[in-house]
Order: sequence, then C-alpha cells, then structure tokens
Amino acid sequence: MLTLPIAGLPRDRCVVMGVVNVTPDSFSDGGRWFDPGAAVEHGLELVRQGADLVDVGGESTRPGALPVDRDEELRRVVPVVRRLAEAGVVVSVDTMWAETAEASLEAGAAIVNDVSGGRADPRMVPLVAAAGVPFVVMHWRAHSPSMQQHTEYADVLEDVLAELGEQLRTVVDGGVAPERIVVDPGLGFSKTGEQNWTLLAHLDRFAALGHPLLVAASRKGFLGALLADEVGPRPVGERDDATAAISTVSAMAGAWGVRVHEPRRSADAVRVVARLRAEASDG
Ligand code: PMM
Repeated sequence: MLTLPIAGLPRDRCVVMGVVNVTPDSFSDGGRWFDPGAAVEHGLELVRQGADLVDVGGESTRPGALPVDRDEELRRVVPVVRRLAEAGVVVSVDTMWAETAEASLEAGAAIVNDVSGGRADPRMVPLVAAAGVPFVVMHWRAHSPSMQQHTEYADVLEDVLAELGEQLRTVVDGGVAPERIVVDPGLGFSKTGEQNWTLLAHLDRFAALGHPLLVAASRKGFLGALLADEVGPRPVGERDDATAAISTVSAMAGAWGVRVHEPRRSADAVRVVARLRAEASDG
C-alpha cells in the first residue's frame, strides 16, 4: 500500500475521507450543508465518526450538473476549509479551478482533489507543482453537463488505465512530484454502472500505476441500481452499507483512501482489513 506524506494521517491503513458538499444540488446530500456553519459542523461530525480527513467541495459534479460561477465556488468553499483547518482537521479541497485551489491552500487545505486531474484549468498543474501539495488525479473525460455522452470505450479497463496514464505523465511533466500524486478511477464520471463494476473488479491494476489509490464509490447510482427493488433504485441515503463493502474491497486491493459520505462504517471496515493484512504479513 502506497501512502502520502501528510502530517496527521495514518500510514498503516487505508484512510477514510469524509465528504462535505457545500452545494445546493449534489446527488448525495445536496443542500444539507449549504450554509457554511452547517458545513463546518458536518465536517467536524464526520471526523468524530471516524473520517481521517475531510474533502470540501463547492461544485456538484453529478451528471448533468451545471457549472458554478468561480466567485460563488470560492465563497462556498474557502470559509469552510479555513474553519476546519483551524480546528485541526486535515482538509482536501475538491475543485477543478486553480483559483479556488490556491485560496483553499492559503486557508489551510493540505490536498487538492481535482476530478479533472488538471484538465479543466490549465493553471491547476503549475499551481499544485509550485505549492508542493498532494494532488488527486481522477480519470475524467468531460464536464458534468455532457459527461454521460462520453461512455464509449473499446475496453473500459484498458482505455481508462491508458487515459489516466497519459494524464499522469502530463501532471508529472508539469512539475508535480510523482510521490504526491494520488490516482482515482473516477467511478461514475463518463462511465456506466456496468463499467464502474469492471473498474472495481480490477482495482489492483490502478494500484499498480505506482501511486496511492483513492476509490470514491460512496452512494453512487450504480449502488442504487444494484440494490434496486420493485419500487426502484435504493434511495441515496440507504447505500452506506454497500459503500462500506466497497471500502473493504478497496482496502484489500491496497487503496490509500476511500471517499465516503458516512465514515463510521468505512472506518470500521478499513480497520478490519488493516488487522488482517498485519496478520497475514506476520504469518
Ligand atoms: N466524485 C464526486 C465528487 N468528487 N472526487 C474524486 N476524487 N473522486 C470521485 O469519484 C468524486 C470526487 C461526486 O460525488 P459527490 O457528489 O457525492 O461528492
């Protein structure tokens, strides 16, 4: 298992990243933490429930979501990042925009999580390189309004690995230290439910890219479809047990981290896996 040099994070097990969406429209929890005070309180609650770090985002990336004005994203995210960092929480900022990333780093964020892996904003890679902070590079093809029109692959696993590999080279060529890069298969981003399962079945291939691996399946639509009944897909708020199952699978595949909305179950899951791995390596 590859880890990241971030003070305050465990290095001996998969870390749990709790999600705070400061948005009115995220699929999983849209609107609930839109008020900055409520968002900060929610971030602290996630830590009490077992999150090792908190990912703060101000722009919904669900399929079809419309882009947010840059100033609005800054207004949503930066105060929440600042207050959580001041409270001693390790914060990652979920943004595609260099300006928001820069202001968040100044406010105390320790990681930049860019779902576009530096493709949306040409200023992002130079900023992260200069700041010397860890950078999450996710597999990404297009912005939210059109991303589900880009789910054509000859072979989803090989194509996603190749496209992600190409983006990793761009990011490294742009000056980001390889040991500070986290890779993410980008579940649900220009992928159908079936394609997500194919990628999840081969997490070892993503881990083998040589960077810490982040898996973010939490509450996503393909879990709702898997657990559907005659009424329809399993509602978003009732997908946390399945999410924790994916956290188990991810930790067993050697993931550095899992990004989840409900950390308690995943915090337990990653501890079970760490204990078993320690036993297996002792034995
Ligand atoms: N998914 C969402 C948002 N941010 N970041 C990374 N690195 N990987 C993801 O898969 C990812 C992400 C969308 O989910 P949300 O609306 O619940 O935050």
